Amino acid sequence: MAEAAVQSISANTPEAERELTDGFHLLIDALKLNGIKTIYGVPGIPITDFGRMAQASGIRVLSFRHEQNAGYAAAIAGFLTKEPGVCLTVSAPGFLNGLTALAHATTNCFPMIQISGSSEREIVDLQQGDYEEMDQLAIARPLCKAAFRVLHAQDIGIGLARAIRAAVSGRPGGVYLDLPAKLFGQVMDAEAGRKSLVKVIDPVPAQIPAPEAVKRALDVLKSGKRPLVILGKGAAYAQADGAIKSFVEKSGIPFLPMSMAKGLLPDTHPQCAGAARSTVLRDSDIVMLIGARLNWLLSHGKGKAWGETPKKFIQIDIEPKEMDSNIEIAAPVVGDIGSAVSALLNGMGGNWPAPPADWIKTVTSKRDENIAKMAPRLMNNNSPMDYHGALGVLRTIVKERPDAILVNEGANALDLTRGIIDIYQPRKRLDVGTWGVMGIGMGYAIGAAIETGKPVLAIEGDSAFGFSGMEIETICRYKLPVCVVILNNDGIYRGTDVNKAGPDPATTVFVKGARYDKMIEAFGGVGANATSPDELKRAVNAAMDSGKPTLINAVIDPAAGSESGRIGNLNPQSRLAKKK
Ligand code: ADP
Ligand code: TZD
Ligand code: MG
Repeated sequence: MAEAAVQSISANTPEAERELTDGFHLLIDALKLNGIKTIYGVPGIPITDFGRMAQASGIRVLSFRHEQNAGYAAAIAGFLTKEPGVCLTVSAPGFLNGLTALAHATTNCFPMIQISGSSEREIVDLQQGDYEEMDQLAIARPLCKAAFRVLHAQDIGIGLARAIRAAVSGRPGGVYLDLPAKLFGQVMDAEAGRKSLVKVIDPVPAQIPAPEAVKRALDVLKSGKRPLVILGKGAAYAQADGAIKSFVEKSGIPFLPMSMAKGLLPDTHPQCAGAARSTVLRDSDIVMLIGARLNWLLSHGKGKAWGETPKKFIQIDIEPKEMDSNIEIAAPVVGDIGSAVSALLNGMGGNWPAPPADWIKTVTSKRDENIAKMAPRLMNNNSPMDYHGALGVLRTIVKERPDAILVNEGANALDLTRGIIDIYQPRKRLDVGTWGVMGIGMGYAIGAAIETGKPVLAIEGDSAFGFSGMEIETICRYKLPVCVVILNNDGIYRGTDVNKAGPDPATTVFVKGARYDKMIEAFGGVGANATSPDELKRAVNAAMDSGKPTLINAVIDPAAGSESGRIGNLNPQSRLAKKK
């Protein structure tokens, strides 16, 4: 009704009386038209007013202390919602700060859009030294899935539509959208502006695999004497939880969850082979990958970890180029996981044969043996704590609060948490991902709390925390239900290194006995120091009950960790030693 009224006015009224709009409002309207409700960013020229206007229009605009953390929040928002997380940055330095997160999103196949203000094209292209001058589009392009620049207000609608579609369709990834300062102030007729906006229809179209590919996959799967299913974070992303659970259970095949796929089926599920990882990789004969790449995290599908048993791989992935990336894939199934798994389920019919009993027995007895071996270590009440004592109590807390989201980074703090803490629901474990990047912690915690409304428990190495630690102010400012536990062993891997060559400390150690809990008190949050598992348990439970921003400094024996956690074999020194 109102729209019709405006239309008739704009058609017949003289220029001076026409309703006008501008770049600021067109972008806001375009975002809202496409259901984008949240922006993560840092303000400054030329986007300060845009942030204000977006907030005034009802979009939630979360203001961070560093763009990288805003970017990580947007990246994880993409993973959790299947909609692009939006990060807003200022030109050159802000843009570059955000770019690490955009590249991270692309590497991890998370949909994200970094929208950055930029300097004037005319000046940048002549390299005349504009304020924060940089050819941002050219720099972003190789680091993301797609990059676009909008020069005219009437193209904002189509520009954002392209960005959204590029981010979420096919293999998701990061998209860069460059908006020069001048664009925001460009004025145009409001009616023409409204017409220029584009609502993206069916942004994530179903991609149904070919029936032959499904049949081939089922034939290969059936031929296995020792089959294995590996679930990757693509499977968690796909939000096809019910179909995946039905498929795994109907097949009766042991499954191995990759880190962020933990909880898709509970880690305590009878078919979970998480605690028998080496055995299933080594001895399986048919391996079905669902949304997991054969990259370094799976030893590229070959070598010692995969043993002598000849293997055939089945791979479900939306990206055709992923097939045969490291080794031959006997049965590629190209399509989206929801459609592919449903097609497989249909094809299995009513009486799918259970895998051979001796294989199931091998896997379950190995798993039970490993779990039993670990159990007593998790119950120690040593002070100072070792990782196992601390993680033993955190494990119980997560079991009692399966709804909470676990964020996790560090080296020992990462690897041991991943191995020890069971996850019970999909998309509840968020971590360093494909790059093993430090710094995702507080951005992920904020993004997860905002997007899901659930409480967050962030288990952080003391080094890892340092990469995003200032965002505890952001957590306090927005009063988010985030409890940060720092497993503080005085440094990177261990706090015991000594530099014998001079007075400087060793490169891997920090100030001894640092009290990170004092940091959050500066911003009105709750700080606690825990020197034993009992103290840790009390402090974390209090934090999770209260929902108040909390930081717990968990004092870990500086000698407890090992170099590079579980991936010490990737250090050049140890590779060198192996060759010798
Ligand atoms: P992990 O690190 O858990 O092993 P990866 O990030 O290596 O997982 O792999 C995720 C894979 O999932 C990527 O190859 C990506 O193309 C794929 N993927 C993401 N979303 C979907 C989807 N909806 N359908 C099919 N494949 C998907
Ligand atoms: N910089 C970035 C961005 N990512 C990285 N992965 C590293 C540096 C190297 N690195 C690791 O791979 S783990 C780690 C660094 C610096 C920190 C390990 O120390 P921590 O954990 O305190 O977080 P533990 O418990 O002491 O092992
Ligand atoms: Mg440490």
